[in-house]
Amino acid sequence: MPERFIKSEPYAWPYNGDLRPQNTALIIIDMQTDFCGVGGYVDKMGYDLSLTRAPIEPIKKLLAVMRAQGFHIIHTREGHRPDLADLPANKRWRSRQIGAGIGDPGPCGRILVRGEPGWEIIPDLAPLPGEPIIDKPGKGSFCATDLELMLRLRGIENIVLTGITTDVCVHTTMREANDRGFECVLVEDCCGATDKGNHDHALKMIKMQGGVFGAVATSADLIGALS
Ligand code: C5J
Repeated sequence: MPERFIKSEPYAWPYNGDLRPQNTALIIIDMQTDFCGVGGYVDKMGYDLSLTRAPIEPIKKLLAVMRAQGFHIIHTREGHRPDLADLPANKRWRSRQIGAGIGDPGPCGRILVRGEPGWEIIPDLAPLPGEPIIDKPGKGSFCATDLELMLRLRGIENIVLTGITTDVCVHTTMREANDRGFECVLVEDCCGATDKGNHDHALKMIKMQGGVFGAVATSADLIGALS
C-alpha cells in the first residue's frame, strides 16, 4: 500500500502513513439529544446549544465519505442503567448542583439514563445496522466498556475522533486511546464544547510536545485526503 497522510497539526497523520479502511475507525462520541438537543442535559444546564450542534453537519459529511469507503464506524453513548447502579454518587450530586440531576426527570425523560429519549443518538447521525454502539457510564469510552477489545479484534490501529464534547468525552477518549497505543486524530470542526474557549484550548493541548495525544485535522483536509 502506498503511504497516505492527512494534513494535520502538529504532524501529518498518521505518523507512519498507514491509513486504510481496514485499520482505521471513525468514532463518533455522544451525539445524543442530551448533549445537543432541546430539553436535554446540556440545554438544562443552560449552555448554548449552537456550540454542541455545530459539528452535526460536518460529521454527517465525513461519515458519508468514510462509510462509503468501508472504514470502521463506531458510535458511543454516555448514560446510566435505569436503576443508576453505575452512577457514582458524586457525579449525581455535582449534576444536581447545576440543575440537571443525572437520573432525574426532564423534558426528554430521565437525564442521561439508558433507554430514555434524551439518551438516544440524534436521528441525523443514527447508527446503521452493524455499526457498533458503545454504551459508557463515564466520560472516557474505554472505561467499563468493551471498546478496546472490539478495536483489537478488528485490527484497528488508527482512530479518527469526532463528537461532543471536545474537552470532556472526546478528550478523555483520545487520552485513553493514546495511552493504549492507538494513533489518534481529532477532527476539529466535527467536535464541539459547551464553551468555545475550552474547545480551542483542548485542541492546543493535543498539539503540545510534538502531538502529545496525537494530531488535529479539519474535515476538509481529511475528506480531501480520502478522495
Ligand atoms: C459531558 C460529554 N460533557 N459527552 N459529556 O458531560 O462530553
